[in-house]
Amino acid sequence: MKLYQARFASQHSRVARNGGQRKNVAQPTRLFFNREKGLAFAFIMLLSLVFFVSAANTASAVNNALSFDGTDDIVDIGDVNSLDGVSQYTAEAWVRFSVFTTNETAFAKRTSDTDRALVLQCSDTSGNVRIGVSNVGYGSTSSPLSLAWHHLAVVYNGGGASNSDRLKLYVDGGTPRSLTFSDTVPTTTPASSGSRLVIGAEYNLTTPVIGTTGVVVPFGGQIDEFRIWNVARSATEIQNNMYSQLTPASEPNLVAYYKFDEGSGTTLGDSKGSNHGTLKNFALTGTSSNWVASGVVIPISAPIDLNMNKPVESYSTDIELK
Ligand SMILES: [Ca+2]
Ligand SMILES: [Ca+2]
Ligand SMILES: [Ca+2]
Repeated sequence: MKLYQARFASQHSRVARNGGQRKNVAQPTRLFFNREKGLAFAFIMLLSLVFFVSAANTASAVNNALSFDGTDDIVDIGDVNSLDGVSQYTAEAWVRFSVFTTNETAFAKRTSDTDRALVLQCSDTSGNVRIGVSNVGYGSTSSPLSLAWHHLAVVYNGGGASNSDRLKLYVDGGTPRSLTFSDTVPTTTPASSGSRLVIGAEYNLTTPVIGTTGVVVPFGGQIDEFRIWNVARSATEIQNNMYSQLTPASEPNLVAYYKFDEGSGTTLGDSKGSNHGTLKNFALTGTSSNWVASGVVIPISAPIDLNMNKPVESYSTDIELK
């Protein structure tokens, strides 16, 4: 299912709440226009149909994200062993910072600096970020993010020859960002860690969060579509899947997959395995510190066509102007 940048997020939300069922609309099989009179009408019809097709195909869509308050909101996933003592992983998510605070952490697995398997956090207040393994393998950007949605992918391959081979950060696909490394990236992640994978903070205890205990450098903003893989994904794989929701059963190297589509409650479900997350310290009311309509992506499974006599799935471009 392809996902599109979502300026239709609010539309989708309204449709979803109203049931949003697909409708077959009985209309002439082709639309004819006088060119002088019809262009404006055609444009309006196209916009309407875009909405129609969007609505029809988001009936079953799952399109929420989580808003973190920047104070203490986290998702506590627990000890994901697939990140411990390994030489490869990929961690990716859609992330929208609402503020850049030094050390502010989108996600991490650690209890202390020495057992860190994974981190993605701000390295300054300007939008530069750093990623790292253990306490010596930090790589920092010198090209800042903006306060907008970005797809961020951390790719670790300890078998790489150089730091830049071992640890890569992709921002919105494309080529890896140039990183400045603090030291040598380890060949494996720390082996014996009981550390907890946390979304929305770097975490400094092995026990589950009670209140705000253990929450450090919390994240303010929104996150969606968080995925952990047990391999170093390629640039092409990242690019080809960043706008798509995945079918977990078809992805053997996918370890954990969080769609953030629950929309209520305190559980963030793992669509691949059993590493379900628990929301801690969220207000769960209002437009922040809560589930929100995702501003990232909108699933649309069908191409768009103006032949409205066909079922939505079979639409193809079919506009004729006279
Ligand atoms: Ca989502
Ligand atoms: Ca472990
Ligand atoms: Ca809170």
